[in-house]
Amino acid sequence: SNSSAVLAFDLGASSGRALLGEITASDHDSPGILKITEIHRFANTPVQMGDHLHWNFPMLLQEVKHGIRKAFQDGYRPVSYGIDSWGVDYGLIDRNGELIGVPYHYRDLRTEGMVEETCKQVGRERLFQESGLQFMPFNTIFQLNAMVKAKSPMLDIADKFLLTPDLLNYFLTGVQACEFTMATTTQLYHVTEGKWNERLMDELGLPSSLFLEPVQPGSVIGRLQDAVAQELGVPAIKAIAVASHDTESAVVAVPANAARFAYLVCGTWSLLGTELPEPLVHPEVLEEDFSNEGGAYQSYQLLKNIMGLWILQECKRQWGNQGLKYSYAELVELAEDAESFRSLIHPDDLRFMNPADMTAEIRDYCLETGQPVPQSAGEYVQCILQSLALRYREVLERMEVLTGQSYDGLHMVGGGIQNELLCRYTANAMGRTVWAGPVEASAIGNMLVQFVANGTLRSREEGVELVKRSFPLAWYEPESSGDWEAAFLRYKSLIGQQQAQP
Ligand code: ADP
Ligand code: LRH
Repeated sequence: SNSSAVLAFDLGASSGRALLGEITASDHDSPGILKITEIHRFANTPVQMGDHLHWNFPMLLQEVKHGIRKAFQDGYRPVSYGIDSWGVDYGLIDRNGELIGVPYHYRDLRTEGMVEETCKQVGRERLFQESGLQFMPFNTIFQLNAMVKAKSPMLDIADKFLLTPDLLNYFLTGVQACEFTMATTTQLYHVTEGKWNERLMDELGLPSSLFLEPVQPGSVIGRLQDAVAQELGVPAIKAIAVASHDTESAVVAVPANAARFAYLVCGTWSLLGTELPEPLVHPEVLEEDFSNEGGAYQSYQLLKNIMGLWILQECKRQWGNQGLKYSYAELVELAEDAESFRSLIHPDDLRFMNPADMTAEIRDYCLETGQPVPQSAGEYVQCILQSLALRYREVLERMEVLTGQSYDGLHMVGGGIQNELLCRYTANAMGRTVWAGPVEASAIGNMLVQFVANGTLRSREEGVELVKRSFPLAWYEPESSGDWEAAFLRYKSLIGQQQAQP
């Protein structure tokens, strides 16, 4: 078929997928449309091994290989592929080029206490100013410092550090590379100097020789190595370093009309942010705990990591283990029938990061804050969705203060927008419009960077126009209701009450 098709792998914390993208032009006068075809989709289930939580890395590599093979078996002829994934995680490679150990999952508990310890060591403000990042316990710096503190023998034999997409690309192409957007999620990248923070690495006892010079999204990493092409029975197609951090790929595909727009990348996590030409590292940004992540095309993304639909995923998983196998559609329906604003949580309370029992955690939170405890699945889901919507409003308003910009509405993208109730609630909570779409933003942004790199598209802007033509947007106008205003006040006093506690 199409001679300029590309293959995008988007690996999320809950699932991975391979999508084929081709631009179909019916004739010379009409502009093309981006057609995306799902080639492969698989669950991404972490594995607890002894005391630690890991990614099933060999499985992920196998699924990516399977996706490449299947694209060709289905009759497509992609000229390149690109991989994006969740941020911060990595593998270490020894001097013989082999993977050391099984890559850790960012929710592994070995980072407990590491934010405090690392900040004591190198200084909190300084760490923010140099990295521009929000303090998340799982940031790579804290994972690596946990290994240093544990005197991990793996560090002794490590020769190179590769972030997840780079690690997969290494086993596919034989080439070791470091892609820029992922590098900026480590907190070891100096965001204003625009290079690895070697001084910081020295102070933490991390050899700077582990880290490769970052390459920009759109760079060609190499080609499938012969052995892999033969194994899969496919040609040695090009590997392109896309904006390999999934959030940054998603941003490329936001179909915004304005130069300054607010977005919410809504999947396992909720990333609410806006694009800026420069990082913002003044003290208020530190105070508000926002991130400046490196994006594609020399952009910086000022955003906040919000716990997101992870909370719902965990409840769903737990109910499933108890034999109550709800679909998302069923859960949303139950929520809609449940009483509104009965109980609210602060989604970003760290207790929700990786509790053994998510419903118990929500229950305890409600008890401790003097609220009624949810009594049914519907009440739990209602509590989660309404609390998230209120959190989105709060973060959007704080972002407006930080940037001095105001936003008419919010672009929502990612798997979470299939939850129409959440989109509606978000519009209601904010009192602003939500434009939802596309669902597969990360995979689409991944494709756009490949199209530009391959010369199929001239620019990112052309890519955004293509997205606007190709995917319909769902509009959610706020329904006027004083209830949301009252709920927001309740939510804010809840957060205040929490912050007052030591
Ligand atoms: P990630 O890339 O982080 O794995 P996705 O972007 O795939 O996440 O989004 C996953 C989330 O999308 C799930 O947590 C779930 O809440 C939501 N979701 C997926 N399918 C549906 C659906 N059919 N209806 C409502 N919500 C859905
Ligand atoms: C979303 C995401 C987010 C990171 C988290 C680890 O998938 O990449 O931007 O902070 O995963």
